[in-house]
Amino acid sequence: MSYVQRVLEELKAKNPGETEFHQAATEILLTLEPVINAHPEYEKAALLERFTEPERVILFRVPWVDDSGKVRVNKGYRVQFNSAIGPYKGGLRFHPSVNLSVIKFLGLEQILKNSLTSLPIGGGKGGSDFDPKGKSDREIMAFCQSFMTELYRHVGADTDVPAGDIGVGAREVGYLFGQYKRICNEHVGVLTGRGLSYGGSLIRKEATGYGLVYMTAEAMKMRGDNFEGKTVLVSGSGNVAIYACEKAQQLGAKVVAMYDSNGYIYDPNGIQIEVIKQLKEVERVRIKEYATRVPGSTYTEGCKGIWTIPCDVALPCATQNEIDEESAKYLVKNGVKYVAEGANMPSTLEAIEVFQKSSAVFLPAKAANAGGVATSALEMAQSSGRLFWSAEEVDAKLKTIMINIYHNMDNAAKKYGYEGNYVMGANIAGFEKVADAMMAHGIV
Ligand code: NDP
Ligand code: 2IT
Repeated sequence: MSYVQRVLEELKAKNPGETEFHQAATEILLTLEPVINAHPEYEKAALLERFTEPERVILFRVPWVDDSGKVRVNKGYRVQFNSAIGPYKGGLRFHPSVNLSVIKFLGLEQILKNSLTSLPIGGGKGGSDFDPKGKSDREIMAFCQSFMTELYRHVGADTDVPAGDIGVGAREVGYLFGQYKRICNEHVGVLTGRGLSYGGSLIRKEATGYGLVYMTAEAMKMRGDNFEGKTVLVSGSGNVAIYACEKAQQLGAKVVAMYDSNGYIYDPNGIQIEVIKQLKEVERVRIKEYATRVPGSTYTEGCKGIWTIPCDVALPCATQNEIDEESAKYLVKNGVKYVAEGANMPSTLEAIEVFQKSSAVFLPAKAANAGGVATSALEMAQSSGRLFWSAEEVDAKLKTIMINIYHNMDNAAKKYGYEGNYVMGANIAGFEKVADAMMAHGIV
């Protein structure tokens, strides 16, 4: 058994039942064989054993009072996975499906993603099984204040810098920041995705979706292709999905479908993104409302059917494992040319195999959605420097970062003889820098 396979087997045995963590670790570790074989010193230093074991896992109780006066208790998590190349950095997810396995898979992905940005940020992730859906603003505030009342002692502008993820957007970051500032008496860059009036960065809100499209556009450009006239599917209708849709349409594509966790809308005339913003960012209602407001569009209950709609480009931007083998086969059968992952781990291992055996270009999450955390690092830089960059400046830096990530992963794949395999390219390019830093630090 190879070193990589042994570490993977031990990881599964030592972390029983953590299926999402096993899935992410399998995808990553198996692609690292060529690098590991080229560096026998890594095994002596137990580098992979250390790389896959979080530096610190924080689990805590989050008590809060709902609007009826009832005391509620949720679980809080922060996994400080790897700080070899910078302070822990990564989002907070509030969703009922959150558990330790989900946070660890996200944290492991985040280490390599953050390395790919070329900026000095380590990997971390956190969140809660709290469900923000249907909660009043006061309940959201009460929860966020309680969450930060424990988290504050573990984070800091040079230690660990959380941000948003599913269920955590500008409103939640505002409440979390307010409570941190109140407890610590410090107005510092301890969170990113902050509002513009208190240290946030222009373009951070748009960054993940825009970055996803910038990288896809670069992959197209290298093939003499572009977004003009392309039919696009975008899953989800949250932060990442909205700005992926907006940028794809700005580049001349037609996005014909989007969903939320209840069902999908199909609009053959092209999604009116301003309507989606109104429904999701302002009114916080279900996507089915779109069909009642936009003539010619339809709503279908259930999500999976979206992948049976013929398209040139698929941009999964909702959640993990939203594309299974069957859905991947539909996409390929219908002639999809590009699949770029806006969400984290949206494709199952079987689905990835289907895409990689097809002629479609597959851009994996940790590269394709890195624009969000990269712009978070730009927000950190502005906070530290007490600066405020224009939207044009931030957008230009974001675009350059995404283009560079594309070529770095393309080159890494070529270097080891796997041209066009961007899963290998992204994992290897991200890992090389982290491994180098960990070796330099000795056994820690
Ligand atoms: P949001 O909470 O803004 O939006 C999430 C969207 O996905 C909603 O439309 C939601 O529907 C849908 N969704 C969530 N869970 C499910 C599910 N089980 N089945 C179907 N649909 C679901 O989150 P973001 O847009 O921020 O995040 C989306 C993805 O992108 C996540 O995987 C996240 O980790 C990843 N990501 C986010 C970044 C960021 O900067 N925000 C950066 C990089 C990656 P509903 O409202 O009905 O729940
Ligand atoms: O998955 C991700 O990269 C994010 N949710 C963004 C993290 C961040 O720190 O901006």
